[in-house]
Amino acid sequence: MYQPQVLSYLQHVAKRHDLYKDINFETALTGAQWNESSSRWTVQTSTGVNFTTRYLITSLGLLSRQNFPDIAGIDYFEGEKYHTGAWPAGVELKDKRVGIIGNGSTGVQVITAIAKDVKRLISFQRNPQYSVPSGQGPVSKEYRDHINANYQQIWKDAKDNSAFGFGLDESTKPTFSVSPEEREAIFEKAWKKGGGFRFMFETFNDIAEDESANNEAANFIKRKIKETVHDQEKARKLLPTQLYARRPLCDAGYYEQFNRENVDIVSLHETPIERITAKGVKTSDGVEHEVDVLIFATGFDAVDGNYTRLAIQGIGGQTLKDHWTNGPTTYLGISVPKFPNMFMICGPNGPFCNIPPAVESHVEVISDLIRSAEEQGQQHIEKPPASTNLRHDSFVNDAPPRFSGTLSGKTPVIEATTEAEQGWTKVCDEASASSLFRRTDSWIFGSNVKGKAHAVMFYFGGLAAYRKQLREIAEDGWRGFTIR
Ligand code: NA7
Repeated sequence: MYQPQVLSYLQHVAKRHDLYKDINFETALTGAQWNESSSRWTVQTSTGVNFTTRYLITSLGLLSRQNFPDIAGIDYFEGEKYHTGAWPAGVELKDKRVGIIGNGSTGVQVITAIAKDVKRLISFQRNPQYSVPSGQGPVSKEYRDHINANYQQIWKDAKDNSAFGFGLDESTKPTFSVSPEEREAIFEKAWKKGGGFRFMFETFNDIAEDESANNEAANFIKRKIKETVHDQEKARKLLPTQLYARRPLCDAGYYEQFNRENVDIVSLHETPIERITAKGVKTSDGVEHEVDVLIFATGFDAVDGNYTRLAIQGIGGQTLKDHWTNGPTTYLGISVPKFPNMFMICGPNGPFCNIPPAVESHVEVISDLIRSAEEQGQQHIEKPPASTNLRHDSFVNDAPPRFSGTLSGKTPVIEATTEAEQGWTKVCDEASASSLFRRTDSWIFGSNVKGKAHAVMFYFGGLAAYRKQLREIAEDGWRGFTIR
């Protein structure tokens, strides 16, 4: 429903900032190699055009490599088959029988969007999820005026005074610091207001950390599911059994859809899929669920998936896949030892938060790092000292950070040290040690894809704390990086 609006906003931004001239569409990166003697990256693309660059900055996406489940017979299905991560324009589902495998963020939204139009909808559900109302709707003039009047401050607070960067009022109150009645009232208020992250983090501060607190929030949502879904057999299947500790979901009426006669649910815990047939999905109870369309809302090989499928080769020809055999490791989510002058936007072990401010933080810090190295290199050759004023959108506002190393005057070669990478991996491990998210299987810890190691993929210490560390590292002469 909102995709056209989001797309049109992105097109507006690209036009307004004259970005189209710098973008090659329909061009995939297929490989890249670091050349030590020239200090350059050679980059191959799907169009056959190669590039040579001083810096390779990747923004391959946390959630873009589709995960197709390993289900027998998947290729024999004779109807239409779609993955939600590659949805073609113009798909017509009206009056068709549709099966949907997966009920994460995407599955929940797809089911909500299509249920009223299709002839029959079957949700093939493995783990039931907790979802709360999204609260999405038209924005009032007052709200819009408030945002416009306070834009800079709201953005600054989101980035430097919050853990999740959503601009919501993160709670500092523990669940059991209030009476049961007050607790219920706080959950009810959040339920009415809407928003998944809001429900989990604006109500109380310990839902993602403390199991008893988590149970309180989980039980509230379960009560709502039972109240909403009339058919108690469907409600039973929809009731989550695990902790409320995955990406918090929200929807525009998901549970309500199961009150429609045409919408049904198959619990894959009770009757697992045996195979996909030419006509549909056969479950272990012998039933063949015939459908015209199969939708795979089965998520992504997230975070490192897009990096490990490509031959990005650093010093000595080693690939990122080789480097990450025990799970992805980086320094600050942006840099990897032996991959000099390569910087990742939202690479593994970046902050777990709203993505746009994380992207901005990475763009700012990478820009400052390169600019700082280049300015120092220029000074070293012939130029007068660089200006002490960095651009207004610079990551470090006060004084330009300086590398602690010395430069030869060539293109700088910037590389994270192994010690810095190990140190950051430890920081990320410790920051998520008490998180209940670590105890559920999901893409957030890399455990949604068969054969992929359960690994720490994010820094869970919050966006503000992450940015504070970036600042300190920069002010400390870009500690953890070498430059030659
Ligand atoms: P998710 O959140 O990874 O959800 C994938 C769903 O697919 C989830 O319900 C999975 O069940 C299900 N799944 C995956 N493999 C299978 C197999 N083999 N059989 C049955 N069901 C399966 O992906 P989304 O696209 O919804 O969302 C990803 C992020 O994008 C989201 O967090 C937002 O940040 C945006 P499971 O729960 O693992 O039992």
